[in-house]
Amino acid sequence: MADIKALPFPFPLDRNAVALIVIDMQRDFTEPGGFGESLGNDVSLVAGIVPDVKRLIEGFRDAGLPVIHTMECHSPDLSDLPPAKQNRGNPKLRIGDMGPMGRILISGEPGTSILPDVAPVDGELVIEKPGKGAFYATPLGDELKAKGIRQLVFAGVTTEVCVQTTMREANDRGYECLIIEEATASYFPHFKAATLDMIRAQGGIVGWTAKLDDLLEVLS
Ligand code: TIU
Repeated sequence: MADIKALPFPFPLDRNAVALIVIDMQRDFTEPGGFGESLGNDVSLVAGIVPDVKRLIEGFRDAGLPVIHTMECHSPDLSDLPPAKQNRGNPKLRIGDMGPMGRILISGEPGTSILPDVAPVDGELVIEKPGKGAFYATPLGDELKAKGIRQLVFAGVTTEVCVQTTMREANDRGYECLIIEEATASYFPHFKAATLDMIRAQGGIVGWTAKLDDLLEVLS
């Protein structure tokens, strides 16, 4: 065990039971023409975290610790896309529509892929998920149990949607959860700030928050 400087109090890192989970660092959320922009968002804000996510991933790889990646996406026949999700709002392009990077949020399409700088390497688990949370309708829970993981370090986009949803799912399943501030982003900076605040409020009701360098110092 080694303590990482964190809020609301130090995070007791267990190298034998920790994994990094990188949420949805996909072109669809970070590049013009994808799902994020179709919802009316300025995607440049979230694309800016790529160098810090890369440093975090490399810190885990260098320490020989597991890295897990998730992708929000649906099957080409849309059988895992409920109408309540497909029809939400008034986006320019809906999930499954053809866009400049292929069909929006569909498995295997160019826009659905993870950005090259933070892409999985051989042997890393990749979870395709139809929901915002990574536990719903995926094998993630069974995979974590099989690997003996009980602590998750979080990065990715967007802080208040897929990252927070997955962190809450994990917290309820008994995982100790730590989110790295510089390695997550929202299209709305005040939503990111509020999410970090609510995670660490009430004695860490959802988990812990930490700075990237404070984690990397303990990992190295
Ligand atoms: N729209 C938004 O902020 N996020 C998503 O739809 N998905 C993820 O957060 N990955």
